[in-house]
Amino acid sequence: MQSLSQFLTERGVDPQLQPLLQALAQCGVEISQLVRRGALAGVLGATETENVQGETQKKLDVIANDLIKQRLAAEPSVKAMASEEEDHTVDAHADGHYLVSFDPLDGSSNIDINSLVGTIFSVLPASDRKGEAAFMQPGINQVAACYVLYGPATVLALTTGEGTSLFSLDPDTGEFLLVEDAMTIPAETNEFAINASNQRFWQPAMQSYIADLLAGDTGPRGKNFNMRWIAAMVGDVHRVLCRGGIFTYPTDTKNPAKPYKLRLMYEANPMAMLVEQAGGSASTGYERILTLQPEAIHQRVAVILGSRDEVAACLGYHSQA
Ligand code: FDP
Repeated sequence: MQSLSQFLTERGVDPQLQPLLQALAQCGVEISQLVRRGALAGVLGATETENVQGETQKKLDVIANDLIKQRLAAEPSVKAMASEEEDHTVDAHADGHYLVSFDPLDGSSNIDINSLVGTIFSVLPASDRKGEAAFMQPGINQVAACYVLYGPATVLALTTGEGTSLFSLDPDTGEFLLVEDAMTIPAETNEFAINASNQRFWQPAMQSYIADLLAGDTGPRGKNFNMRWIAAMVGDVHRVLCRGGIFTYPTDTKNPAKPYKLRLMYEANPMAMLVEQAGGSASTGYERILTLQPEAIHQRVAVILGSRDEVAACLGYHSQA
């Protein structure tokens, strides 16, 4: 089986990018060891601090964030970092070629119930701009996107803009080995993922779309749909990459000050790139996610992604509205 390092070399990935991608994978290996030891490693439970977004930080959020920051600070190609758990961008090497945004532990509310969590990375080219301004590039500029999912097996999904590939961690050697190249999301699906408890807060377009899915073969869609919700974007997107589906965290009015849930820079953009590179689509309902011009590192957006035809069907409800 091909190791990640062999894969990067054989694919001719930019030699400057290769050590950075290896460093991201290594972060995944180390976080996976902590996740696997759980309570035995003393990493479960909450801290007494909140992040910049007002969310209580879990111990593992903080540990994973510190681990990634430390490892990337040692990587000469990294110019600066942006993390869900950091108020501001963090500078690394002034002559570095890349900017890395990350969600150290996506799905934090799953940590204490021994359910799926993961780490998401987005890599942008560095520019002459400084601080937060340097990161204000649309997702189409990403040179790589990847996530590591800490499930029964630890897997890493990676794109450098030439398809999406899946690697599985060999726990005996600590190496990621290629298990699926050129992942392909089926264009059609009968599976959807949404937090249905927010139903009364959705816009009319999303209300009608989901109502028609629920009506199954008695409704206008003429077929039955199944629902899955892992409550960690990384787990839901992984399912979509493996067998298709539509995943959405739409606009809602639950908290008028916060109409969107997911973060553009380190959740929506990298996942949109991975999904598009596997033949799927990713939209806000009105615009392609990857062409959005960011305005802040912790900016939030609506997300509708997955199987191409199903995303198109959902967008049809939005354009009619
Ligand atoms: P979490 O806050 O647990 O880290 O990133 C946000 C996220 O997880 C997503 O992974 C997940 O899809 C969503 O929030 C779940 O939030 P709700 O339970 O509020 O729907």
